Amino acid sequence: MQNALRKIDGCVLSSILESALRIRCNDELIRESARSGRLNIIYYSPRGQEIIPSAISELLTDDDYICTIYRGIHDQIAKGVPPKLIWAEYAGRLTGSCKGKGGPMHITYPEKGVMVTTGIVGSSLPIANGLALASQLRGDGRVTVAYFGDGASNIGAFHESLNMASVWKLPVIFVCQNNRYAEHSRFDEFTAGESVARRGDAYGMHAVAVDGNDAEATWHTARAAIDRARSGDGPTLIEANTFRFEGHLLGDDSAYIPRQEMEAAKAADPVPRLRADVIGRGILTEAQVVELERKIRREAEEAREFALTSDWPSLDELSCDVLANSSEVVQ
Ligand SMILES: Cc1ncc(C[n+]2csc(CCOP(=O)(O)OP(=O)(O)O)c2C)c(N)n1
Repeated sequence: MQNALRKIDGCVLSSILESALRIRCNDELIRESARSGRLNIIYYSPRGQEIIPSAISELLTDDDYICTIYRGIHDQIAKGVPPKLIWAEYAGRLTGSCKGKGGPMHITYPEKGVMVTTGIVGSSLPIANGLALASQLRGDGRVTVAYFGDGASNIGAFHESLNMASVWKLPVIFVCQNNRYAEHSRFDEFTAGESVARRGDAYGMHAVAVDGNDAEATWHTARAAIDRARSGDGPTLIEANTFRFEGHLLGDDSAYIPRQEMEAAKAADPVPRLRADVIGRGILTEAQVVELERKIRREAEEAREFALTSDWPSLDELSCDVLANSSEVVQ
């Protein structure tokens, strides 16, 4: 892509940075809180993957939908879920986004289009197809983004979903966050072929691989996909290449990742890279970014305090909001 075409507005870039800093800060405070015993949870850190949803969400409205997975706090924060509702949900409190009934693996917040967070690998794709089909039938112009990992690209639901979305030209964007490992397994040891993106060819779908740690490239790629979906031209598969800096889940020491590979990935940490870029281009000053980081840290600490001092749900809550009343279901 030529340089002139690669330019994006400074406000957009600083907004992507703010989102990435917010994700990184909350993630670090969650890990710290879990290690110190203040928060007792299973947690899947997205550290290293911050740029992907931060860039994509810049192009989505609150009405657009996302479906994501257990490693999804970055997707949820980028889409606008207030961190205090996520913290409270993690802590199992009544003030959480699902009144404490979902827990860390099930953050849902329709107000910002976060429709499902699922622990079943690959299941974000067919659910996204359902939402996209509803948008197509209603003609409401919404797009749906399905986030999933590289491991999910070998699940049957991935192939069925790509096929159906392509045949029906659904307004859906499949975003594989390829962080190179599925639990303890290396991508090239469990995946035939070198790329997830090329699998889109088999389904006659627009498909592209992008450096998911490059904010501008990811934004441009997402913009083309979202424009295509909104104008009725159907789905896109995006393979956003990245790396996760933490273990599969909290407590996993990543011993299966060669040290050099991890060190190289951390040396190319996308968040300080974007931070330096934003300052280097004169979009924000160092002092403004430091102030932003302080504000984000304060917000995250307040979110933790809010969560840990909130009430627990009562037993009555267990059966509340679980099933829709059929007479209230919109036909
Ligand atoms: C259908 C299904 N099979 C297996 C599992 C167990 N499992 C949990 S996480 C995981 C790895 C998934 O890796 P990937 O899709 O690359 O996502 P990442 O964790 O790297 O973000 C597996 C196999 C599961 N939750 N669901």
